[in-house]
Amino acid sequence: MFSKILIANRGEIAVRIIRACKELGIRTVAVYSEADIDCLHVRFADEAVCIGPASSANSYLNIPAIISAAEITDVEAIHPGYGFLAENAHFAEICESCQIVFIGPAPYNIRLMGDKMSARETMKKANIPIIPGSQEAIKTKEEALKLAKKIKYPVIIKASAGGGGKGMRVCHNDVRLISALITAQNEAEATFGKSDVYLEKYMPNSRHIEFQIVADRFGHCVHLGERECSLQRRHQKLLEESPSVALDEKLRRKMGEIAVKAAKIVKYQGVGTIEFLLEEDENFYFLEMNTRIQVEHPVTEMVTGLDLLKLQIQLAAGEKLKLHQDKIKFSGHSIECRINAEDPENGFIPCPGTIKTLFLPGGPNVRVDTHIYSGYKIPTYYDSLLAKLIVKGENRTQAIKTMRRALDEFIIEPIKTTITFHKQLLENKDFLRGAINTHFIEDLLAEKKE
Ligand code: MV4
Repeated sequence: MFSKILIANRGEIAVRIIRACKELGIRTVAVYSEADIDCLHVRFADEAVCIGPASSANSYLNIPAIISAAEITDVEAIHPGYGFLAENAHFAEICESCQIVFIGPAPYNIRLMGDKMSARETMKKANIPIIPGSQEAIKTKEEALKLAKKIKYPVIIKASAGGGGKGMRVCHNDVRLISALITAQNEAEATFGKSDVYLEKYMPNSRHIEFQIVADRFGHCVHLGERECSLQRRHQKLLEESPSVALDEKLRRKMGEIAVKAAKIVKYQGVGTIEFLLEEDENFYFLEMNTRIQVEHPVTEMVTGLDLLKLQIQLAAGEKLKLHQDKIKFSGHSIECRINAEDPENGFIPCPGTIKTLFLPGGPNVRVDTHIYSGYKIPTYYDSLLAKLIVKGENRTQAIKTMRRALDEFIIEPIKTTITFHKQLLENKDFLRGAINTHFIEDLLAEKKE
């Protein structure tokens, strides 16, 4: 096992990683920007190194500064968390060349899955169902029109370098497709430095279901069930749960087996996520693979009783995976609400400021993953996630009751947060029935405007 690791991240995930390290007996090094000197990850780590000014580009994305910090403090590994450098194959390669373990999969896996077209091609070759669409980049409007005719409208244009919904465009007819193709290509070039886009049939009434997989370097791989992630606004998840009401034992086994097959095909190592679109008729398709620990990992921890961060670090250190698929027991139902410093009444605009009064909910079956405290000044430079409120119940109904009570206890004053939105969502009839899909939030917010 490692004796010391550096955490190349901030916020709640940096705190979460430090917690796992402490329990594993690993010493920790925090890195921080000039805006983050008063952050809890800096206080909780054994050592801390300032890596630059407030802006992410100059600090948490500053590869030379992070590598220097790792060399000065003599760490054996770097944990990238999520976001920032977590899915940067170039960074993983630099770590490797400096003989520092990157806690994540091989650079080759990050690159293969980061390119959404090559991910599609890989899965197709392995007979894993993919959404009907293009096998190669769409270059001209003629190519786009021909394919749209074949797969029929609506279609969706996606950037190959995108993922997570970035650079996606839904089109319902030829005219829209032609204009969207040009803008999508330009946008992809500007955002990712790569203009490649591809086309898929758009599936409007589907659910976004993702499977957690765990694999060691000896070819052993298991899945830890699914997370229902359909509730997103502008491709930012708001609430996640496990299990999904849409899966029965049989479908869970089938999708889980395919998720494991997908991971094995690319010789994946560590923790990862296979995203699927699940249609109402139980047909499902591979969407993307995420090669990082995800924000919503706690709901899987709550229903499996496992510590995914400890597992991830142990696997990166070369340990054998001791889990067996048949022995993994799922119990109860878990829900996570993302608490952001955003105003739901005002288009979810970020609301930074200083927290004057803070009370975190507690009691049975309640978990809060956060980095905030009374007096914490929310910086404007980073994403607005303040806390993840996670609950567990014997079943979905119980979990919802516990979540309502925990949301009522949560005090973050005077900051506007998504707590108010979640309270309303947890009273929504369709949500309570489990009747959700990827359009749920969009439709809900459109209704409110009327
Ligand atoms: C789709 C889709 C429907 N059809 N692709 C969004 C995140 C990224 N990982 C993939 N995403 C989607 N891809 C096809 N062919 C629906 C989504 C999607 C979504 C779309 C609009 C509004 C909310 C959404 C939430 C989850 C997934």
